[in-house]
Formats: sequence, C-alpha cells, structure tokens
Amino acid sequence: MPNPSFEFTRAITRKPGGSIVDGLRAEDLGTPDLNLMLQHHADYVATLRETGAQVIELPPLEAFPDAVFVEDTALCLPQGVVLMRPGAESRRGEVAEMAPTLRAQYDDVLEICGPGFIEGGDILTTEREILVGRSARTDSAGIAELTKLVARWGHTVREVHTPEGVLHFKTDCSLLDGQTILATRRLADTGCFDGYRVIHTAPGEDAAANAIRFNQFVLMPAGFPGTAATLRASGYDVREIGNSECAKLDGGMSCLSLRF
Ligand code: CIR
Repeated sequence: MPNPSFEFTRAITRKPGGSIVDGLRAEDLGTPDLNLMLQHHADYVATLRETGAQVIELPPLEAFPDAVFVEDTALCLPQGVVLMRPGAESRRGEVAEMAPTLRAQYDDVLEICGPGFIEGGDILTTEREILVGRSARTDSAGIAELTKLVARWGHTVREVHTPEGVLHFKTDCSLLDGQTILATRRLADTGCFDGYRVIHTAPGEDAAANAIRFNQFVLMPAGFPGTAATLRASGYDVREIGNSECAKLDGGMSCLSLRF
C-alpha cells in the first residue's frame, strides 16, 4: 500500500511570471531574479518527474504575483481536495484559478467558504492526523471549517501554533516519512510533535526546514550543508534545489507544488 503522506503519483506546479517581483515578503531581501527562479523551478519540476510522477505545469498568472506558491490554494488528500481561503487578500483569487485543474483530477472537491481563513502552507498531513498551525494567514475559524469538512473522510485535525513571526507552519517543518518530521528547534520545542521522531535542522539553518518528501527523494533548499548531511546520515536520498529567489519571498520547497 502506498503511504499517502509521501508517496504521490501526481503534482501540480505553476511557472513564475514577471510579476513575481511584486510578491509578498516579510522583509526586503532584494528583488527576485525571474530567470534564476525559472532555472530553479525547472530543476524542481525535473526532480519530481524523476520519481516517475506526472507533473502538471500551469502557465504563469501575471495578475497574481505569488501564484507560483500553489500549495497555499488547496489541501490534497487521497479521498478528495479542499480549496483554501487564503488569509492574504492579494492571494485569494488564486484559488479560483487553480480550481478547474483540481476538479479535473478529483471527483470530490470541497471548499472553505469562510468567514475563516486558511492557507495550505499551514497544514502538515501525517499518517495519523492533519496538523494545522494558526498563523497570521490561518485562523481558528478556518481550521474549524476544515475540521468539519475532512471529518467525512475520516481525518482528524489538530490545531497547533505557527511560531510568531514565521509565515507558515511548514516554513518550520516537513514530513520525512510516516513517523519522522524535520523541524526547527523553535517549533519542535513547543511540543507539537511529541510522539513523532523529530530531526532538527542544523544550528543556523532554520530555513532548511521547508523541505518535502516526494516518493524516494527529500527535496531541500540548497545551501544548508549541516542539515543535508544529517538527513543523508539518516538514510534519506536528498536532492538540493536552488531556492535563493523564492526565499526572497518567504517561499520554499513545499510551497511550489500540490502533491497527491
Ligand atoms: C506569501 O507571502 O504568501 C508568499 N510570498 C510566500 C508563500 C509561501 N508559501 C508557503 O510557504 N506555502
């Protein structure tokens, strides 16, 4: 039986467009270079495809500067998909743009109608539960609505906290396999992963936490040698992907795809 939390046959990505220079960011770390981002994005897509998965690549959406970060628009589960309601107003319209592609892939499509908000980056699906971090983008009402929707598919939601000043819950953690989570110390120290095996990012490498396990590979941002070495020593097949341009917009590996 495939493990639905990290074994996937399909992914959806969206190419970045010129408007990426207007993407949201917590602090100004310089203007993202579109050409370099396109190269990194192509490496990312090629690595997903190398696992044998089908990758549906959508064209840029110039009206939505953050549309490359497709993860925030939906929660993909084996039984169906839930369309999100992003807390960032400038990103809310991305959901309607993504919906037709998801409807073509899934029979069962549910949606968060509000008044709450929730973004996919705050959701970590493990073998046993769905963890959702309350953040500046995801509130309790959004989490409560998700909880009701996915109960019909037998999923349990646990509300946790995204650390203050951190964009999304998964900015600080990723699932490595059925029982193992990669996390920053600041997040793991909250106790939210008690009962799981936790591998910490290396000191000074918090930004390595936004990785993804996708079939046989762990994709992680390049430039974090301590964390990459720890993961390799633990037996993971690590692929390092350039992320310098997405990082200027607080984006990492998970944000760039929907996986199912
Ligand atoms: C934003 O602030 O919404 C984008 N600049 C970055 C979104 C990253 N998405 C994610 O972590 N899932």
